[in-house]
Amino acid sequence: LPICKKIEPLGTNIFSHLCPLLVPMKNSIYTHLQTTRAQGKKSFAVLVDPDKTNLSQLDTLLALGEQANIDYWFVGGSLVISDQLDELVQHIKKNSSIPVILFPGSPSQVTPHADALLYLSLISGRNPELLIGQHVLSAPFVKQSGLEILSTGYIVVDGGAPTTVSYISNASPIPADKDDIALCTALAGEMLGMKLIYMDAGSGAKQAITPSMIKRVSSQITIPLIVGGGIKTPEKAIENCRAGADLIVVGNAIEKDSKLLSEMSAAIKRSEEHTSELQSRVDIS
Ligand code: 1GP
Repeated sequence: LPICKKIEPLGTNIFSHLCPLLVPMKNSIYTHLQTTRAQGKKSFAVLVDPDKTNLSQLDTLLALGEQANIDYWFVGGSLVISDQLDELVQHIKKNSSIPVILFPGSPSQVTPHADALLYLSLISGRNPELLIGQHVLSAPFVKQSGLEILSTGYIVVDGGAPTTVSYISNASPIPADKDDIALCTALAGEMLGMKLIYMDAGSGAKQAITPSMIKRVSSQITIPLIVGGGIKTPEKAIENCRAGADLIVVGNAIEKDSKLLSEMSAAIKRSEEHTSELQSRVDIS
């Protein structure tokens, strides 16, 4: 595994290299996500796939992200072939003030240069490697990285076409109309102690997750809900926010048309007006 290179030198006792007291636990991104959820505010993350981005395209994207004041850069993908992840993350950190959260498809996509890591457990699947196996192998490096660790219950939902995540994970997605399965999975994730739930229809999904499923899950969990996969229009982003998503992730649609970045960002902020209107109606009644 590539990860083994990164934790060298291990010596004979790996624990002597972990020095947990020297690695401060960060919590700022999670605190922010919890606070914004409590306030009914919505966040927007743009997914940067290292395989599809070269550094010159990246500069344009970074400028658009700064202008639109997006909340996070997500970096990763189910299958990252190129070896430019470290360089790409360092470039983003140097040229953008927006926090970088790793969204890794495998332990080899962990770099200490980011701000936080979605420590994903694929709880919708039954592949033990993606539930816990790869976490065990990468734990020493993850611990040493100094990244803010965001344990995330990752739920893949059928988006109408086989996606890279469903193929690579060798796990069936939850059928798009089975809201109750998604709900029970999310509840189990929360009760197991996960800090976030990420419902993903997969990158480039034909259909995004339905508002009905988002609403069912969001209304019953108390931790922040991330929703992504196949969101192609600002209207869809608004619909998902109003259904209860706290953080919307968009990758493909912005890769195809970078103008969408500012439109999506504005739409997601606009959706808050509706949410706070509903909130004040609930407060009054
Ligand atoms: C995929 O949720 C992300 O894991 C984003 O999906 O690329 O379809 O926007 P898209």
